[in-house]
Order: sequence, then structure tokens, then C-alpha cells
Amino acid sequence: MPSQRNLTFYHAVPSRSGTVHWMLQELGIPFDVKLVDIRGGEGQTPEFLALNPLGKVPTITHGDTVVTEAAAICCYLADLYPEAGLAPALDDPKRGEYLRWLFFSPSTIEPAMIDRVRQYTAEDSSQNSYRDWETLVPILVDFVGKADPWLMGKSFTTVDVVFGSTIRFGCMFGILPKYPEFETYIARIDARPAYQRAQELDAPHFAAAMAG
Ligand SMILES: N[C@@H](CCC(=O)N[C@@H](CS)C(=O)NCC(=O)O)C(=O)O
Repeated sequence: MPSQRNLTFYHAVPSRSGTVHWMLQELGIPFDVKLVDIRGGEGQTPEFLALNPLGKVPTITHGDTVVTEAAAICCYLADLYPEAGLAPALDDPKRGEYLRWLFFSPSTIEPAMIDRVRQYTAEDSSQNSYRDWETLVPILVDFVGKADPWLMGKSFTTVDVVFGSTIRFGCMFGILPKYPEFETYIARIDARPAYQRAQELDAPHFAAAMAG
């Protein structure tokens, strides 16, 4: 049943909020967009900091509920609209695996990619959430290579939106090697109408950001 509470999406292009925009397009639900000029300091206004004290997008408000963090927002939305079939039900045996990979992106892959870009190597890999790059990348290649055609199997889920966005970002910026497993999977993402819709709607904002 559609939610009666108003959904507002705080978005910036380009940014991690692109993941949430894709998710919203997959769900095909009504929402209001508020563009936040994060590069111009709009994330630091008292009004926005009251929603997200880090001053970051993505952020959503759903009625009086505020959700921040891309993966948490996508998880929240998938559970809010179970009829879209983007998340296994709470008692589905696949739920554990779903949550594992959904949160693997921000808690494990992203810190690894950031350390990689900054050329930071911890002396003791047990201090890293991702252990080390050499251990992590084959795990990603194996998981993505087994997509059939989606990461959780036959059904497209929120894991594809969140994990898929991270893999896509990593390959696009040359952080992750362009393994065929990644490229084949990214081509599937690119063919999704909802992904294309989000890109098309964001295109003018992207052009403006690049021009500015
Ligand atoms: N952990 C957050 C990170 C969000 C984040 O870093 N957003 C960036 C854009 S990609 C941002 O809003 N930056 C503006 C700023 O820090 O002022 C998430 O996963 O959603």
C-alpha cells in the first residue's frame, strides 16, 4: 500500500545520492526532490544540519522520520514498499545474506577504496574493516561473477542498487580493475530503465555541476 507520508529526497549531482535516486526510480514512487548545493555550502545551513549533522547527502525525510546514509535509506525504502520485491521478507532465509552484502558496500568496500585512493596501507590489516585490498578484490570478483543475473539470484534487489553502485563507481574511477565480471554486471545495470531514468533526470544537474 502506498505510504501516506510525504517523502522528500535531498540530492546532489554527482554524489552518493545517485544511488538513492536510482532506488527511487526502481520503486516508481512519488517523492519531492530538494537539490542541495553541497559544493556551495548548502549542506552546512542550520536547517540542513538539523536533518543530517554531517551536512551530507543523501538524506530523506518521510513524514517526521529522517533517514541518512545511502544503504540505510535504500534498506528503509525497500522495506517500506515490500510489494516492489526489492528485499527478502524478514523471515526469508535469504534475508541474512541480503543484509550482509547490502552493508558490505559502505562498511567494507568504500573504506577500502578510500584507503586505496589515498595510498594508505595499515601495518596491521586486522585494523581494516576490509582486511586488505588483495584479500578483498577476489571476494568482490567472485561474488559479482556469480550474479545470475543479479547478485541475489534471479530477482533484482536493493543489493544490486547499493553494491552495484559501489562497483560501478570503483570501475568508473579506475579504483577497481576492470575485470570482465565487473564489466558484464555493470552493463546489466546500465540497461535497466530505472537506472537510465535516474541518469537522464540528473543529466542537466551534472552538466551544471561540471560547468560550475
Ligand atoms: N556515509 C554517507 C556518506 C555521504 C557522503 O559522503 N556524501 C557526500 C557526497 S558523495 C556529501 O554530501 N558531501 C558534502 C560534504 O561533506 O560537505 C553515505 O553513505 O550516505
